Amino acid sequence: MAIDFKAIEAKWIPKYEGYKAFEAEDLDATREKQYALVEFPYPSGAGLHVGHAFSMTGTDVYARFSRMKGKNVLFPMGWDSFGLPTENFAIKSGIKPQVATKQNTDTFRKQMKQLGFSFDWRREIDTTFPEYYKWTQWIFVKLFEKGLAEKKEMPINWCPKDKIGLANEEVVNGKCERCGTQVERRTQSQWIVKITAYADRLIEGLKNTNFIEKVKAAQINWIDRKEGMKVRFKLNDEVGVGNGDSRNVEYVEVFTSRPDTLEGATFMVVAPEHPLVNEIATPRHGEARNDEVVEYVEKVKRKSEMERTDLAKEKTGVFSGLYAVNPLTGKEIPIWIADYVLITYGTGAIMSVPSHDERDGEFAKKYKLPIDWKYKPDTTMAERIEKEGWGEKAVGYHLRDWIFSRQHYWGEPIPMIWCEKDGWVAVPEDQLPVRLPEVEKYQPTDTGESPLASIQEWVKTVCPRCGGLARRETDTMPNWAGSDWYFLRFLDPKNDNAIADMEKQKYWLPVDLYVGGDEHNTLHLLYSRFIYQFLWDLGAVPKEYPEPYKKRISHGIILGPDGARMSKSKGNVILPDVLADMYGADALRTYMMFMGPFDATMAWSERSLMGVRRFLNRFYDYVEKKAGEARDEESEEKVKVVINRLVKEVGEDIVEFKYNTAIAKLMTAINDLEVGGKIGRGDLRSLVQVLAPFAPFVAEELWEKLGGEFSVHGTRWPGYEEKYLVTETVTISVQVNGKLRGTVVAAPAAVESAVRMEAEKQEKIQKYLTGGIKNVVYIQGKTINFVV
Ligand code: ANZ
Repeated sequence: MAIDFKAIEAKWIPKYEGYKAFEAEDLDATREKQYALVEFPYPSGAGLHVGHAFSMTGTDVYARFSRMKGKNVLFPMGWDSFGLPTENFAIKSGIKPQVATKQNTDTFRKQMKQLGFSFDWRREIDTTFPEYYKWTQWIFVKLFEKGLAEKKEMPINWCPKDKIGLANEEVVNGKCERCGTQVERRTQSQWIVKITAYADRLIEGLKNTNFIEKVKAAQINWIDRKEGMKVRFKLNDEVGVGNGDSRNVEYVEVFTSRPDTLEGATFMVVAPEHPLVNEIATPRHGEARNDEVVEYVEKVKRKSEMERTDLAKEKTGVFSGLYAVNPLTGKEIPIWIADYVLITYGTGAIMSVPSHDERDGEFAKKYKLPIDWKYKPDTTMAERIEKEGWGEKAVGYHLRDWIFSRQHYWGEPIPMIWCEKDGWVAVPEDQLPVRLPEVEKYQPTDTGESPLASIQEWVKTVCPRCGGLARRETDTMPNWAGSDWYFLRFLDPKNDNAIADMEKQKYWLPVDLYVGGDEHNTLHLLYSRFIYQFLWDLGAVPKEYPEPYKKRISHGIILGPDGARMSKSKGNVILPDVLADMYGADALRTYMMFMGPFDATMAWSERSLMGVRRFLNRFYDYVEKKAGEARDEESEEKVKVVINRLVKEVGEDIVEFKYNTAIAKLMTAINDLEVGGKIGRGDLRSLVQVLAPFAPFVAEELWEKLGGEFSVHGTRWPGYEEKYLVTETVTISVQVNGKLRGTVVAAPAAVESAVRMEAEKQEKIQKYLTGGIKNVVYIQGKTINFVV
């Protein structure tokens, strides 16, 4: 009979409301704690997508298993609800983002319950709730107080369609990650959070984690620490400026990772945004305006960083009109302005060594600049540079400071006040949260100002320091702000006096398992480690734990049935709630975990899903049938071997996230059991328990049929007996009246009756037994002696 999945789900889902075993118990010293975290979703209007369903099922299996192993499991869920899609939806539909968010999270929660995720719903959080973002703002105030947040003019990546500044990480091949529009460069006054101050620690701290290698590598490569030197090149005033005019720029300082090539530096290049360029372009003493430079700089400023550093793109540049002196050779070298040098890296200026650096070589060829082919790199040069006082050791990072402003409505207001007299002043702690006011229009403005700027009564405020008239910051925070500390809030979601109570933090931290996507290895994961390290410095998180996450693993990616990435335009999107409705949540869950290794890229297959569904039906039928037959008697030997091995191996597979092989073993077990053999009630129960993490509803229903009390998910994972696990065989000698007459191959645990039966089957032994057997002496696994 086919399982009525819908009916089973409808029967059990309400029973899990407020079910104790899914609730993590704070400070329970009697059990080992287990904090299992899966990235919380952005609740879009489209509902849960298959990627969510996959990663959450994977973490749910782990959480359920850990509970059955007796651990106190914290498995929470919440909503990362600020962000552009909801804002865009509000612009189009006129529906308030608050209202849309409520609708979306209601849908997500319902779908998650339908899919059987065993979250502790008492701890649900929403980043858009003032009780939550009060602490997101508090962290910002602390960053500001410690000098790690400041507002400054920054060249930013600008998406002209979304009208939003983008972090470098959000620009993919020069295009906006969200909408695919070509990104432009713009200069805008922005809040910057100095993550670069933590660059070394973000690398070092990885030693205290058990992240999978590719995640560690992604972070290290992203930070990209380079040891090198800063070297100063004196400006050659006479030639460069003429008339011996005094300039505020005396030196151009470069960052180089190759001080050994100093002799080969035949020209210099500065970024178009370099302060020196401003000096040239802005005439002060009656010089002619350098139009060529001004035009060039304007043109380059519109290009994205990605375009500028693309090796395939042709480099462009312009001569600055200035010269500097190579401190080693004493030669005068021209200073160029070029797009391939970035203001955000090193010092924004380089010494060009066209004979050794490919980019410099290309540039020199194009503009016919001098190249020294004769000199040889000199490894003693670094020492010499220091001794002569030309420069010193320095470290460069590719990691950039974090642009923390958005000129958008749907985000956390940045809790800062601008006072003409006092400058930027943080909103005092006791006035947090700064609530996001309701507005009429959500449309960002072309001027780059947030819609909040138009609410005069909100903007106008008083300076907390001098009491004078002041203005609120109208920028809001980027979408990573609410997610960079959310794992702490689950520990104590209602606390109004702290991010989370220190005792609770000490109990639950660090996160034991964090499951998420590779796309977050460099963004969210790095930001949240940084914020945690910052909170650690403040003493706001436990001193014992310098890192927030112990283990991080990546979940796999599910492609459409056509093997392509799922996308609406391709029409290959699989909707988990629709499939759960059609085939049953358990069939969907078990199929997803069976598709392949948990971190693989896999194509969707409805046929395989049907296959898994058939397996669940067979499993159900088997248990139901045997439940009627089996009372309390013991299972027979071969059945015991099947069950004991299954218990052991599935348990081992789950802790290694080898869900696909665990399910394959469940399938094999059912095949073996269906062949026949008596199974006792205890073993039937074990069988159901082993299925429970994967197919929680079916397992619950069968548990009930076996007379188990609600709920199977509150039971302990069954034990197993070693003696049934041995897979090798032994050769047992068969004697008749003490004389060796043959052998039998059997399991070491084989019982007398089984060995006797095997022996009696053999013709060459049979002929000695014709006289009738008086007695049998069996030494387990060794000999069997027939006395005739
Ligand atoms: C001289 C030199 C000779 C360099 C040589 C390299 C090779 P990476 O690329 O990570 O090794 N550089 C420094 N600041 C830059 C900026 N703002 N924009 C673009 N390029 C910049 O970084 C270090 C090297 O990148 C530096 O060392 C500098 O070129 C260049 F055979 O100096 B080198």
